Amino acid sequence: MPTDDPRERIVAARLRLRQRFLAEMERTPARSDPRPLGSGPPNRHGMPRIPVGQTPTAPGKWPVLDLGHTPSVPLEQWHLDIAGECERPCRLDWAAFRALESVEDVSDFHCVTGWSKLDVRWAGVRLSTAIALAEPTEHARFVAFTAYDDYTTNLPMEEALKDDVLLVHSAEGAPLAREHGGPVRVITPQLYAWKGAKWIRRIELSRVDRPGFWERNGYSNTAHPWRNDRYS
Ligand SMILES: Nc1nc2c(c(=O)[nH]1)N[C@H]1C(S)=C(S)[C@@H](COP(=O)(O)O)O[C@H]1N2
Ligand SMILES: [Mo]
Repeated sequence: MPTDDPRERIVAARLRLRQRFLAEMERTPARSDPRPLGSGPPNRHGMPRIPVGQTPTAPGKWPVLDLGHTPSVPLEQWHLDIAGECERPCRLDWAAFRALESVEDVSDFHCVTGWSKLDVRWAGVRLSTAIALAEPTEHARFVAFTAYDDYTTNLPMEEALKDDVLLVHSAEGAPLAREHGGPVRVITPQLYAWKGAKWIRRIELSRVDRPGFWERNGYSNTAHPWRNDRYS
């Protein structure tokens, strides 16, 4: 169905890629992992340097992928809410966010559409630091993310708390560019990049899993690049 809505166009294009992928997996079953939830190597410590089906971006290149709307959030108006299953729900403004311990890390960025940006130098606050601040209750098992463009995604707590999952404010030594999710975005180096919300606005802890935008539109809920775990 032809449409002028960029979101609908992007979803339709992505679903065509999904069809292509599923057909490819039928033709060459050896490329698919029969146990996408199995115990494959979780990250780059194991050999192949890049997951199956991924191509590295040219040095210095970083494609922009989103739903076609780039929110503009001035720092004075920016805030991040942490809410849900926690003792101390909070709203961080820019000063409060930047007062949290910031770390640097180098990790890879895998987009499900087939490109990977390797060895990105990030700086940001560990998501685990921000979640700890809100004091999750024992019932908090999942995390739901909402962005300033109303994008949503979700993680189980055990993925969210990994040390390399960051609330990024800088990349390659410069403040995170707006088109890449500035002022602050999430990165999930061990999962496909759609699990990391650009322009993060709200982090909600919950007892139940709440599939986000792409998880409801044909992408895998688990999203492990090393297991070729792309689509549902
Ligand atoms: N808020 C928001 N976050 C998002 C998206 C989006 O549309 N909106 N797209 C996701 C997808 S599919 C990818 S691959 C990465 C792309 O990040 P980049 O544009 O910085 O390369 O952001 C993810 N986070
Ligand atoms: Mo993506």
